[in-house]
Amino acid sequence: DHKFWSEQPVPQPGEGAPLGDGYIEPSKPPEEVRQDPYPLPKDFEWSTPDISDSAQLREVYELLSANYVEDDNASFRFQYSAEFLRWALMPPGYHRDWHIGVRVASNKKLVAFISAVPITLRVRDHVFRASEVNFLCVHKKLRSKRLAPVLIKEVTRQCHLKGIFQALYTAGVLLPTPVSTTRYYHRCMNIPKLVSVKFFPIPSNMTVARLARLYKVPDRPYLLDSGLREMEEKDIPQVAELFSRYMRRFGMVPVYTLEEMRHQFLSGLGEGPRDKNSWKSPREGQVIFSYVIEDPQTHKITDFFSFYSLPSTVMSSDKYNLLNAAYLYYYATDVAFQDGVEEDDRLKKRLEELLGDAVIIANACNFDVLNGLTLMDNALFLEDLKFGTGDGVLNYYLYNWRTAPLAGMRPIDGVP
Ligand code: YNC
Ligand code: MG
Repeated sequence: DHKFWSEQPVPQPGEGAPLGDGYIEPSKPPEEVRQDPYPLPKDFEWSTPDISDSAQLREVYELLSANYVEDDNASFRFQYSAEFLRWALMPPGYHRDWHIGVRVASNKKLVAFISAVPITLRVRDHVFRASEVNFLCVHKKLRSKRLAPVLIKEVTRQCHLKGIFQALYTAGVLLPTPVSTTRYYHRCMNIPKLVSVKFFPIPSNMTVARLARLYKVPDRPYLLDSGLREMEEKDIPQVAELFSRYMRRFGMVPVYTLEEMRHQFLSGLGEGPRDKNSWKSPREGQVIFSYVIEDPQTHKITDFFSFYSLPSTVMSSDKYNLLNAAYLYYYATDVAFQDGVEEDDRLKKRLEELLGDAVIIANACNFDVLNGLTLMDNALFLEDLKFGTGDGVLNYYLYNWRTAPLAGMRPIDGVP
């Protein structure tokens, strides 16, 4: 049973399907929102780390590096970079008050964190302002002391103070009640390393060399001569149009302004010059990798795709400290808007070319593995591009919003 979650405005187990979509509890007028912070256990105090200050950003980075999400076997732990945290925590319109830390009162050591950033969400046919809550973390030595509910209540209060009453969040753990459950898939690329750190269990009838041959990735992107290049500032209006049109295919998506598009896909590019061949030379501190296909004749942007860098600490290997993982992010193609009887076949073929190039580029940029989830249209290409099922899941949750469960990904026709 859930002492905390049973009292929150989230769908409770056994409630059954909702009759219609909408809030669970009404928004409060500002004067009814609690004005003072929730009390912390004695010896602890609230603190709002300034993410734009590199020393304070470093503190959040250090806390998460040592205490954030691990896989079930405690072999790997997410190691979000400081650049990633800056990108994720400071989108347009972010609120400093939504970056919430807990310090030890005596020595000011940062021991817990939670964050929210503003987002506009469309869930089925409702569009609303919400917050996206992420990076909930309590130091390992302070676990199971019911600190997490205090952090969640405090971030909720801060959202309420800004007039936001809905939220989106994801977690590996099962809580009341996911709106969607997705599974991780992995496109293994650096086979010797992945076998060595036991990311990839080697089948008994296999050698590392044979496995490496099986997963060998071509050197050169397939679409390079068809207009593939890195996304640039001038592409933003066209990419935004393509993105919002493509996203109509799905039941729960972010709605981005041009400024937000720019932030999502063209900030966090790291330091250093960009040259013609930069698709194979990531820049120092590069977080987000975004590419477009520009039709060589019409100069129209017909497709785009993106992935981001999120390494993991390897906890039990003397040979390697870091797993260089990339994660598929958003993509879109105008093939989806062309009509015709074989639409799904054409879409599948195009997505295989497009995300196949994501694999090639991620490999050329020295990532060990490219991860993806079972969402969007990923069912159309994951298996054919040699992504294998992982054992992790990611549950999507909505706070104070009721809707029937959403399918994670559009199923392939004919496959249950
Ligand atoms: C979790 N991940 O069920 P009940 S994901 C939400 N998300 O409550 P205690 C969680 N709730 O069941 P600990 C949760 N994990 O009794 C646990 N809980 O009702 C619930 N791990 O609290 C749990 N980061 O403090 C239980 O547990 C209660 O000391 C127990 O702390 C938990 O960022 C945690 O996985 C996760 O750092 C902080 O284990 C700690 O174990 C830890 O005794 C490693 O807590 C890192 C980790 C979580 C990553 C994430 C999304 C968080 C979403 C939070 C919910 C947001 C709701 C919307 C708010 C805004 C509303 C508006 C408007
Ligand atoms: Mg605790």
